[in-house]
Amino acid sequence: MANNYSLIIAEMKDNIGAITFNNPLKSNALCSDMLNEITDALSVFKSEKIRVAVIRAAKGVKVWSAGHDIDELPLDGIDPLGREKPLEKMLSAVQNFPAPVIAMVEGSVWGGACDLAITCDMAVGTPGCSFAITPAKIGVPYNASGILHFINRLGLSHAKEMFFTGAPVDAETALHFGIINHIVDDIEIELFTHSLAKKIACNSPLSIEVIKEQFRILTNAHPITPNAFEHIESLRRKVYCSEDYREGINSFKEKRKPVFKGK
Ligand code: LCV
Repeated sequence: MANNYSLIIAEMKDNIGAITFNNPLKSNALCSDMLNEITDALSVFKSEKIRVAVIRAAKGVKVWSAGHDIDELPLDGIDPLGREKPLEKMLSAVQNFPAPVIAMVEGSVWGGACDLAITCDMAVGTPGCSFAITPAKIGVPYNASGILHFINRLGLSHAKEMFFTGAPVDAETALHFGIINHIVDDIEIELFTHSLAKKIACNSPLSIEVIKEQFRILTNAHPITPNAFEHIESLRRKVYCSEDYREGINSFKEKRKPVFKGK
């Protein structure tokens, strides 16, 4: 597969696809172009009938991904995490990809990248990996589908702890919380992940596709009333139109601690 991308490297071999982040100058921050490239690569993998996809960073990184590109968070009263946004489209592409997606994690994982890691079907991490979901640190009103990803993967109390503290959890805690399936040493993690992928790729792709789709339907089966949906959206709008939201973003850009006033 010719790599037609600039912010990722996409490869395919023996029914296994691999997407490697390639945005080192911004610690693999998920900018719109990079997110769209990931989504596009997954659609190429789908047309090539890839049976497992691995999403990873370059070997030995300190930061797997710094999460959503904060410079791209809108300050004009637009929902930063609306369904039409590249991050949400990419997460949906992972969920709807007709084969398992494995996150192979080295380094620290932040914000929307943490949502990506737990939206993948499985994750493998090195002993030094860590995960943080950071909306509370920036003043971002996370969205219902993202919160549901965490409830489904971690359970309510662990998800609440991660969202409310915004603090990174280490590999052992991530294993305990269900974020990662295995902790594997840095030297072995590529081989381990590849053998996990090969095990899956030898099985029936049709059976796996329909089982994955049932997991998606059953875990997303949380019907809410139109009134509840509108209530959530009005709460979120208050936050992404707040001074605190602007303060969170501006403080990051000015490299200083935010001062949140609750308004
Ligand atoms: C833009 C960046 C970023 C970045 N965006 O290197 O989940 S939500 O709701 O919060 C969602 C909205 C979301 O995902 O928000 C983003 C959440 N991410 C974070 O909170 C992580 C922010 N970044 C950091 O804490 C540090 O950059 C880490 C710890 C990732 C790496 O620290 P390190 O000292 O190794 P720098 O901080 O120097 O980063 C290198 C360059 O990348 C930029 C950062 O501004 C710097 O740019 P300059 O060289 O121009 O100063 N960068 C890092 N993260 N998310 N830009």
